[in-house]
Amino acid sequence: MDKNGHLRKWVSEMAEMTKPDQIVWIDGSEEQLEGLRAQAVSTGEMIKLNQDILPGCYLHRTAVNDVARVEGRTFICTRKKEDAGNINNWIEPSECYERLSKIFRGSMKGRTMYVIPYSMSVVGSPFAKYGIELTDSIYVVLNMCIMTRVGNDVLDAIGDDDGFIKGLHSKAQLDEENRYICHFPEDNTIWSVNSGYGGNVLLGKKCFALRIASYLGRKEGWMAEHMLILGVEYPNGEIKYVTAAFPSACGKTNLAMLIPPETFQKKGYKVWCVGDDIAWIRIGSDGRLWAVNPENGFFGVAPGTNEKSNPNALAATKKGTIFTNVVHNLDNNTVWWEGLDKNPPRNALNWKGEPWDPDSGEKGAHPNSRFTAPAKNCPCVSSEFDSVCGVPITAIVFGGRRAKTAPLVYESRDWQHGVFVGSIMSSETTAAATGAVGVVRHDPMAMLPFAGYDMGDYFRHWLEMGKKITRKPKIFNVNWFRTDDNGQFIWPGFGDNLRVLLWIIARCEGKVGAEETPIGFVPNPEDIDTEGLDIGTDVIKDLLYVDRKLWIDDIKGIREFYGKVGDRMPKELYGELEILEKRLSEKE
Ligand code: OXD
Ligand code: MN
Repeated sequence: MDKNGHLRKWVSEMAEMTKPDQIVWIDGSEEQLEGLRAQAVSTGEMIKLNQDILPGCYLHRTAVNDVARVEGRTFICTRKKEDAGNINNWIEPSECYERLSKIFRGSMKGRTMYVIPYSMSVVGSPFAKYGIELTDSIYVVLNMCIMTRVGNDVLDAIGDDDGFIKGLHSKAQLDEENRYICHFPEDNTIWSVNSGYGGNVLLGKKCFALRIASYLGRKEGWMAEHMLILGVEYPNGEIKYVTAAFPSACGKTNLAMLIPPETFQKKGYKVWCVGDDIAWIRIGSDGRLWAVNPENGFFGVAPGTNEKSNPNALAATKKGTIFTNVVHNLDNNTVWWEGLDKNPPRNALNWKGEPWDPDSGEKGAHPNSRFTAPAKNCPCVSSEFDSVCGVPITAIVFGGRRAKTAPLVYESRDWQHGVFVGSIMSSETTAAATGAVGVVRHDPMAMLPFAGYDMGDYFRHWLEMGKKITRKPKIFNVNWFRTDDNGQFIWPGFGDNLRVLLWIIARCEGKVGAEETPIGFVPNPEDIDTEGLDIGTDVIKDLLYVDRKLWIDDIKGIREFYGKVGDRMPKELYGELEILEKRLSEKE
């Protein structure tokens, strides 16, 4: 039991409301976790997989109505509606507490309440922020112990302070109608009820490290972003770090763990993964941006992960991993998902736990099925992963999934234009959130579902940060997903994306020229290194082509989106939109 009076009082108030049979404090010890795993196996909450092939690995199935983030039921509860903004759903805080208290009341009866003290980023580091999650789910406890740093040292670091993030989660009845993911940024509080799906219930991740942290970052002068962080190592041993924001399930994990094409490997290029989903970014005393990954594991999308697309992620899942909603291979008690290999198991259960015939045409794994794997398992994890000051950022990359419009890569003219480029990002939706898949939607900086305050204020914060960063990274946009007339991807992607990263870094170092277009600078085609690639300069030219007509078509949608953001939309970005429109209509 902890000595912190605020913490004790809050835990007992929450227990008073939710009425658990007992309260267990998680110390993060292997002994305690092993006991919880055994208990979860005995109740069927988890299945212990073949320990010879997958040591320390388990399979979990969520309820069939609970497989993705529920953006429609996610709320930012600021006292003033305008502080949550037009993009976020809002409920007045006292009304929300009251409404949810009714749902939480008695929800843990017959269950145990686990108290999880966790740190986002290395305990004691200048970036570190602490949280306590109360939950009635062992699955949540075990996932949090992979995804964050959990243990008594967190309680020591919190000390007597009451500034920790207070997270309350109960599966309750998993009732969709009463599912709520609510954030109270002004109270450092998160309440999540009636879900058991990762993104809704691992409160350190989206809820804290993005929504609450983005709010704190604005207040305190730093940034919490939906970004991977990777380091490109050059043959001379120098490493340059890049952050990149892509919407959910658009390949952040794959890019973060990229394996260079063979010709580059032979020359000595390597890529190191610092993070695959979230970056916390501060201005260092040297005037540069420095970033850490506040997480400690990967909550990756399983389908499509294979030996070719991402061997590093696959290797990371070989021990100590929890799989969620994938296929259970009954022959050898292992797991499978679409795109793992061409040999789906014949004697298997699908993600719902039903007998599954791979020839039925039905998917065996849920498209948003996941693995929760410790970062330390990843063969390309950066030696700076635990660095307390983070890594210095050379370039910021935005990107989306667009079949046409956006070229393979372009560079913004300056910071303000770069913020504009991030603000007009749009992408086709994926299975990571409930709702239609494949619909183009605006997703600025990939933060649409994750900014914990007004989106206009969020853009303003980016602009203000730019004024304070004396050694600014350059800002780029990429699109790996351009398709030809047959709907086939033109760019090979995966490891070959390194070729684009190298151009980006060369631009940052002033080593290579570019062509100015209405949208920004695009590479001279011959500057994208295609050695060992079966793609000619003409294809690269196509990939880089800026189709003015398509861009002009996009302007209307951008204006509509800006209008939706509302009054706090910075006028500087409207100014950039006008410049873009004007340049697009000028003669070529
Ligand atoms: C994720 C997401 O799980 O963005 O990372 O949905
Ligand atoms: Mn994400």
